[in-house]
Amino acid sequence: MAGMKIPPEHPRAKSLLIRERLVEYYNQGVVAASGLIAHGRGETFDYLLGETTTKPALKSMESAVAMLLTAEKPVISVNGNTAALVAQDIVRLARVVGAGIEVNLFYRSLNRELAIKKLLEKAGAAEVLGVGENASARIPELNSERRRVDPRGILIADVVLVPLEDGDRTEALIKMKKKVIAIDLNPLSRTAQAATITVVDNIVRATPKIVEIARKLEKQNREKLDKIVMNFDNQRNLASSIMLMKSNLSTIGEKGLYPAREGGGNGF
Ligand code: PTJ
Repeated sequence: MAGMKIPPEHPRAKSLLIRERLVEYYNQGVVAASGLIAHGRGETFDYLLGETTTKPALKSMESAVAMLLTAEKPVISVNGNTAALVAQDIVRLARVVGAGIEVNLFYRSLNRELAIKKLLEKAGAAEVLGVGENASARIPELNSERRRVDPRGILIADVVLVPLEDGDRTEALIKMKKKVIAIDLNPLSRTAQAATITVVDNIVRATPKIVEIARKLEKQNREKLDKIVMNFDNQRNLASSIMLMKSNLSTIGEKGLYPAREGGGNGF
């Protein structure tokens, strides 16, 4: 229940606080009801990852940053969950890589668009694209409300960052010859599989880390950044994340989920 006190010593306090934040923003009209369900699905995969940022995730983040820094017109697409959980880091990232910020919702309503815009502006965004009449362009071959985009933003972007997504739009953007960077805890999702670069990590951990990497890489020359992008293989990286989950599951099978309580520890 939103507003309930989470005891800080609760072993799942961090995770419960994130849930509480989502419920709060659901009540404020930022998060869609389905956003709460989507978060639960994400949590399952996060459990299998060990709720930590893995080496393959770090590699994909570096490549994502290099791609954003070398893009001509990068745009960060923001939905309800992203705005509720990481609005400030999205604004920071947009600033470092010179990206536009656009609201793009699966469950679009003017009230939600405005609530998300307000949240992003409160976090420091100077301009928020894709709100109301500004979402006047259409992504071809896409039937969901996500097809509505800003002609100054996603429509003309060469690189689109889509934290937390459903698969159809990623596929449609790729068909439009755009590069798509996804952040998705589920390495098996259509988004994860179709994206150019997939960061398999929780947006709560990934977004600040991506900002940190961007601040380091922004001073690098174009040649070095291009090389980072070229040397990245998304299918291989996704396979590494899946193998990590598989190996974590085997460890759990052998040692149990909470060996920490008996003096062991597997990071869960
Ligand atoms: O705000 P809207 O209207 O655009 O709606 C947003 C949702 C999330 C409801 C919509 O995009 C949706 O239905 O998404 P899906 O198809 O449920 O996909 C969400 C994906 O995000 C799933 O693969 C989840 O595993 C993943 N996910 C959930 N929470 C996180 C996450 N990935 C990274 N970090 C998270 N915190």
